[in-house]
Amino acid sequence: KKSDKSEIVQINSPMTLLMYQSAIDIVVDRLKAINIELTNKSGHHVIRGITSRIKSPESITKKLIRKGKKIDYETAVESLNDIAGVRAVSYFFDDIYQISKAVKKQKDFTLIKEKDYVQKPKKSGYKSIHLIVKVPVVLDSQTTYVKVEIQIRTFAMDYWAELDSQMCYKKSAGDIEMVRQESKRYAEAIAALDNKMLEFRKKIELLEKNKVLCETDKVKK
Ligand code: 0O2
Repeated sequence: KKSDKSEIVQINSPMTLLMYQSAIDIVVDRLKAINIELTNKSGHHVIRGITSRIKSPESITKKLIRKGKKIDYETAVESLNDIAGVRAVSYFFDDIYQISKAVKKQKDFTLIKEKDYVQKPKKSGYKSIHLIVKVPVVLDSQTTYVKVEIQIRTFAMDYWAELDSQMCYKKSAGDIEMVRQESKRYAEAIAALDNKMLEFRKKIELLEKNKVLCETDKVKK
């Protein structure tokens, strides 16, 4: 079949958009429930924000070209994992793994791929956990398993990634070695602060726990 760039526009057909939006809604609702559960359990706010988007036809075309793929609707749906994307941003570093574990426990989600760019950051310094899951979407009593990319990262990682996207990632400045090196240094500095903030939270939790213990001790006496 001949490739035709205009075919990508099919992504914007009402039925396709409905399918991807439904998949996103399922994932977002699940993350909200996970947030309530983890927040109750931990005693601190876990998820700061959840955002989502459906990749635009222009961005899909660019990514297919970048990956050397045919530019048509079927190839896009088959080979791209992030046409539907959801991002969960946590306050603290340890929570990204709690969120990821909870997502992987969802019985009706199938985990297709997991990338831990926190343990192994990208060359740019980019950090995030990417989970590609398939979620069941029921439309017209037909079930379709739709791929969604879930990016999980901290507020600090998100801060760096957002600025990097504006200034370097897929931008011409990002091709300059000096710019790349500097941006990576900032990613490392931010990661160091992220760790410090987690240590700080743990220190405070310990202090509060000891305070409560002292107070119950006083009451007993
Ligand atoms: P956009 O505009 O954010 O949508 P896969 O096909 O699943 O194996 P993929 O998608 O080719 O893998 O690559 P990867 O690196 O796993 O994930 C790509 C996404 O991660 C990007 O999506 C970005 O959202 C984010 N990302 C990866 N590297 C960087 C980086 O250096 N800086 C920033 N800011 N974000 C990064 P897209 O489609 O490239 O772009």
